[in-house]
Amino acid sequence: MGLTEINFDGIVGPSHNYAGLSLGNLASASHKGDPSYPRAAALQGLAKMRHNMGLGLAQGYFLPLPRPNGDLLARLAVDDTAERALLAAAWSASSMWTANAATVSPAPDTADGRCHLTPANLSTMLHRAQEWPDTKRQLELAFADTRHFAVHDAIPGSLGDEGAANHMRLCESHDAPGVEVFVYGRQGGEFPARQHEQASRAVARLHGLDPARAVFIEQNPAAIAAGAFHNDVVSVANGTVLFTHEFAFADQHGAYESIRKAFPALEVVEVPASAVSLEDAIRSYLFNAQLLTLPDGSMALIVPEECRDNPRVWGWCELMLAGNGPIRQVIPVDVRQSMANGGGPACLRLRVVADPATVDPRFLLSESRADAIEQCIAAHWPEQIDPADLGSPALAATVRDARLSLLETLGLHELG
Ligand code: SUG
Repeated sequence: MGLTEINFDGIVGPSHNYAGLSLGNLASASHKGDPSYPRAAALQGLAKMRHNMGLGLAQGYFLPLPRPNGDLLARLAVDDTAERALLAAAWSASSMWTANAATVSPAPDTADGRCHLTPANLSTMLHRAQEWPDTKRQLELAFADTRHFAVHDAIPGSLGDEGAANHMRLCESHDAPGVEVFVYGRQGGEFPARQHEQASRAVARLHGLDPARAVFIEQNPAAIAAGAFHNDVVSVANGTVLFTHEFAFADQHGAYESIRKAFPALEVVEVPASAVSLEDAIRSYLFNAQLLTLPDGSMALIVPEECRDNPRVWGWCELMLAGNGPIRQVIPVDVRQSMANGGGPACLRLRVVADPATVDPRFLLSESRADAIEQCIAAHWPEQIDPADLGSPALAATVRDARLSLLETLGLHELG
């Protein structure tokens, strides 16, 4: 088949809940304490995967990580006197947002001609910082063929790294050499800038990128302060197209110039704040979309349904489609359970350009695997979790057994 873009979605874990753990993520804060619906959440995610596979695209998935994380509970000596957020951290299903699993540099971009993956240390948030060692195990399994892949350790946690959510790749076609754009934060008002510049630069060096084809850009502090805790909340790239809000970067025109210098074919589709304010962009997650090249060569934007609910955002989409731009379709999908924790369609996937034949097939979706996953979720995922349920031994057993059933279904015993 050759090199192609494969989207690896995170299967929503059976402990999915709303604990309000992410400072600077407005959806997470505003849904704190709500009941969650893990079964519905996982089925929504699976439906998105099936939808994109139905468009003729290669689709993979990663498995939920082991939760509750007994090791974390022990290291923090969590007991009845401990702050509730510490307990909740060990129960978080946040690994579903695989855009934060790793940064990926495809083979045509790297010095040794292999696809390089660095798990993100996610060190700014406790509930996310526990992810990377288990994520790495999974990456090493999925991309075990060292002739084609190199899986690194995360970089040291004092340099915050949030992975592909702050990384974009521009290219003439996915199998051609690309230009990789790393977006870091310096300030974010009262919210943390989770991606540090030196982390981005370290990842680029680890991956052996040509300095002439790696661009480093500062995210707009105003965007972080408005709730864009990752760059993929305000911009997304695919092929030659950068789809971005007018206020995504600290120096918007400087950013376009630096990218264009490295990648002259750049096409910018900029959404002006006069049409869609930063607030509307963040509430609707217009930019947390999957910008996909379809088999016929045209581009489609897979957006959350919340975009259709917002008249200014939807009006802008209709105007764009009526014009002659590179994005020819806008397709809403229902990922509302994930959205309520600040995770849109783009958060739920990690893009890996690779030949599917070189990937462990147990991580690649097919109709029959989708059916099997669906049955497993329907049979084992809890229907509802109230935040007060976290910590219950009975729920812990349900959550652990649900994950083990999925491993069994997919023949992934190594992750048990
Ligand atoms: O890290 N939410 C995630 C959402 C990640 C979205 N990813 C991208 N933009 N690529 C986060 O803030 C909420 C969990 C809670 O509050 O319980 C959470 O972790």
